[in-house]
Amino acid sequence: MEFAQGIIISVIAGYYYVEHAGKAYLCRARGKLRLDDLPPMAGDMVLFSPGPDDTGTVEQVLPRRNYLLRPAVANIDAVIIVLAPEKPAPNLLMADKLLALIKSQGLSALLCINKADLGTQAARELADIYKDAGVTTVICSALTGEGMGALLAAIGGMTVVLAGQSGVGKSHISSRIAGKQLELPVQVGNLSAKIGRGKHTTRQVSLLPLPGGGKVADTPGFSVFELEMNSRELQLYYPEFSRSALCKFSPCSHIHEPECAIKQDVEAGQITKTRYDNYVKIYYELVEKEANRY
Ligand SMILES: Nc1nc2c(ncn2[C@@H]2O[C@H](COP(=O)(O)OP(=O)(O)OP(=O)(O)O)[C@@H](O)[C@H]2O)c(=O)[nH]1
Ligand SMILES: [Mg+2]
Ligand SMILES: [Zn+2]
Repeated sequence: MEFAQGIIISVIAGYYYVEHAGKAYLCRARGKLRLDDLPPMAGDMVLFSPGPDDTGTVEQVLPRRNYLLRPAVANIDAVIIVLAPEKPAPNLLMADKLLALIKSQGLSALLCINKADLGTQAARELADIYKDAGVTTVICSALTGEGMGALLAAIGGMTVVLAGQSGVGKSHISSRIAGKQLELPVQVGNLSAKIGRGKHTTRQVSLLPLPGGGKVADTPGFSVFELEMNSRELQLYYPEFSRSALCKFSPCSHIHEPECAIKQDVEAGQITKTRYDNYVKIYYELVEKEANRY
């Protein structure tokens, strides 16, 4: 039998929506299908056998270029961290952890400061905190449409994942920038075929096509995730720490060592205090985790 190649655009309750040649197929997986010890996930390229009425069976998951867990999404180029100046109040500690995670995975990071309509000044101040953090920043409003063109331009043809706290506007942004959503096959049981576009909290990942050729994955966010890295590694993901070669000690954690160039930069206002303070918090969280491991 001939298999077709497609991409999983959403996983709902054990069903896989597979896109192939501009059409979506509602698929089950053949047996306990796993790759890298994980079940199929959104973004996976798969071989499937199409059946009647736009149904099908996923036969094989093709090798993944990369993937993230919680939310599970594969083969991505960049993660967009969405923040809002208020409603909800920005959780910068989480944004900084996400940024480190993204960089440690070798992915690009974009920062999207949404809800600019609630306060332009506050949005600019947020953007300013990240000006040297090695992240492209776009200020926008999914409500007014401001900045959506700039966001699309920054995405280019990439496959991107929206991340960030619940309520920052991830689903509204993806609705704004995505092209026409595929007609999804008939619902099965009480499955809701309306994915990713509701007013309500998003419960699963869904991949939508972008006019520029890329794709955007709306997600339930990254509210629960553990940063898995060595405490010493953390500083590698801070482009702001560019003068670390000038520290007296090597390695230097840039926390308690004397004659530390990074601490001097913080005092001189060269490095954003918020970014540095969160670095210290994350560093100690990682140290504590290492201590508990033994
Ligand atoms: N003022 C304003 N409100 C917005 C904007 N974007 C989204 N909202 C509102 O913010 C609320 C949450 O938006 P969602 O898009 O559902 O947020 P989300 O990040 O997808 O939330 P979860 O799915 O729970 O993670 C909704 O009431 C939106 O109307 C914006 O640019 N400006
Ligand atoms: Mg949502
Ligand atoms: Zn130092």
